[in-house]
Amino acid sequence: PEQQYLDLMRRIWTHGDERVDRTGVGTRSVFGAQLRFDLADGAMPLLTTKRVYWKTATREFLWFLTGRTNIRELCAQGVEIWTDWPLDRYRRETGDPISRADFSARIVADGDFAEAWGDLGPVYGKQWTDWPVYEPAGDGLFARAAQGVNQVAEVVESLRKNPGSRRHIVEGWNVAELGQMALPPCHKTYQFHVADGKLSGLLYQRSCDVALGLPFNLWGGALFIRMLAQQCDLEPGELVWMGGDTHLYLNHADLVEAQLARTPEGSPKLAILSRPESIFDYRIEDFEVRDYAPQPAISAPVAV
Ligand code: THF
Repeated sequence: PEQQYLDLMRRIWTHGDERVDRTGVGTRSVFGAQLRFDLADGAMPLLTTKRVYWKTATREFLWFLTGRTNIRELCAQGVEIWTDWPLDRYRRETGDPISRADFSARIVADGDFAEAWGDLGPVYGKQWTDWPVYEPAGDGLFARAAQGVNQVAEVVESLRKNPGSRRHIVEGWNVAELGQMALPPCHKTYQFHVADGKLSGLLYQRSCDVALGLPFNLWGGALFIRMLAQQCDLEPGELVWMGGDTHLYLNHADLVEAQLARTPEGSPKLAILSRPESIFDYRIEDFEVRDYAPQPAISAPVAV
């Protein structure tokens, strides 16, 4: 299964269209791609041709489910994958050339600072668990309801009560709020599907950083299926991943060459050690990866 990822990487690197992107780094990209992974017997799309920090990816995913959008909770756990965006804004707006490590430490130590500089706006977690609802407030005016739509809770309900539905969707692309987000969602739509007692999921990503982001996004998509399946007494089916602008950054050349020279080894598995009360009650300790002996990590710069 991992070979699909490597084939996609090779195809983009050799045949992708080269262009300058929003970040100014430059990419090679293809438009429209699909990968499929069978999740039976604990199998997960966890790459073995480089070490993927699945605990970091899991902490990020659990943070989405909390509905929070401030990087403070991530930084406090040593997860720095979102730090560069607030850091970039802070440096631009204050002229302070603070290091990333100092910025992250200050976000953790100082709650007021975190509130001022650590929030990403209404990104994934907010839209997933509290998509805004507006109610008539008289005189033709509308007011924001205290509680928005918890799409994740609703999908759990719909999977239990109406598994055959074609509307099991969690959507991040809130058109009206895109302007307030540090970054509009990349993995924007999750759809779930039940057939034959098996829960499959489709993840549609409008824009995909194949070298750095995709290994995390595949893990997240598969984790979502595994958690929902456990909560809804279903067996895990397949993860279907679909990419829109699917690209490699030109400054990831060393990573690409190194990874394409490697061969996948082994089949890592995820065990979920307990069954929490709800999908919102999982903790990092509930997850254990077995049979994972990856080849060494390959570091590369993230485009901001
Ligand atoms: N922007 C870009 N350019 N790429 C992305 O992958 C990306 N994301 C999120 C939002 N914007 C993005 C952020 N997610 C890493 C992994 C995921 C990220 C951002 C960065 C990363 O640097 N991974 C390294 C180090 C991991 C670590 O620090 O533990 C790696 O080797 O995997 C995609 O959703």
